[in-house]
Amino acid sequence: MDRKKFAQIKPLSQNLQYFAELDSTNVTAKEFAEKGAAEGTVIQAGKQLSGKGRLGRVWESQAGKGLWFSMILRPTVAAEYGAQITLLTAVAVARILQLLTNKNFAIKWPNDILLDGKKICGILSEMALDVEGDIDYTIVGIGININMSSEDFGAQLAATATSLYLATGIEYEREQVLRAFLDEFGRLYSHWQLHGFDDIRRSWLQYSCTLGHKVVVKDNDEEIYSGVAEDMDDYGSLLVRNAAGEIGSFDFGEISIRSC
Ligand code: BT5
Repeated sequence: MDRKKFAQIKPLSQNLQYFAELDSTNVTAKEFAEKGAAEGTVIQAGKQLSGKGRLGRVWESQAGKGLWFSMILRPTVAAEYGAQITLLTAVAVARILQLLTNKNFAIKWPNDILLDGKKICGILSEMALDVEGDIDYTIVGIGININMSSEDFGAQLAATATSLYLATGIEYEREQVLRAFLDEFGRLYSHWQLHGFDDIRRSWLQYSCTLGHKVVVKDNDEEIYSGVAEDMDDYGSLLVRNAAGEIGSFDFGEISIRSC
């Protein structure tokens, strides 16, 4: 154990700031981070007017039914490991949802949490580097569907999305889920900074519904590679073997999977 490193890593404090309505908690968290907000600041909104997914997509975030929040993190790891934060966040979400509901959740690389093949949570991580190329801050935005009924989702999302309520028939307190998540995330985040990615990777692999499946890798909606997802490497990149037997490594973009 590196004692100096151990001394530098403090438990993640939880400074929660709640807003009834925001455009996007990621955007507000970014503004806070730029003004120097401390690591552990959490921006939560009751409702988002323009909740963001990746690549400019929309995240439906209606009032009162879901958990929409963003954490400001200032990790001490090198920027090349920064993408691992999304994977460790996915593990923390899957663990606490499993604990609360006793259902089996799956992670689809890199950022979707699924229940019975439907999306219950999405994660949007955005990293800002300083002039030296180190991580200045990372915003991790998380949306978890808590108490939506099928009507709340509307025709399009009803086919692809689910909520804790739909899965269990139980209405959950959003704050209870948030507190459970922040506690679990804090533990994993300290572990990651002290001991690296190994344990998180192992845990991620247990939840993965991606490995062993045929995947199509897309960059900005354009297909760039296809094959079978074989493994995740030590950086968190997905390794995909194509028909010619070559391995491609992907730490960006999006994968689409036929069965998950
Ligand atoms: C994501 O994008 O899954 C990342 C979503 C992150 C949302 C959080 S909420 C708090 C924070 N503040 C923000 O502004 N964002 C973050 P992506 O993989 O691109 O998936 C987007 C797609 O998911 C959409 O195109 C829809 O198909 C679907 N979708 C939208 N809203 C959904 C919902 N509430 N539940 C399930 N699926 C949804």
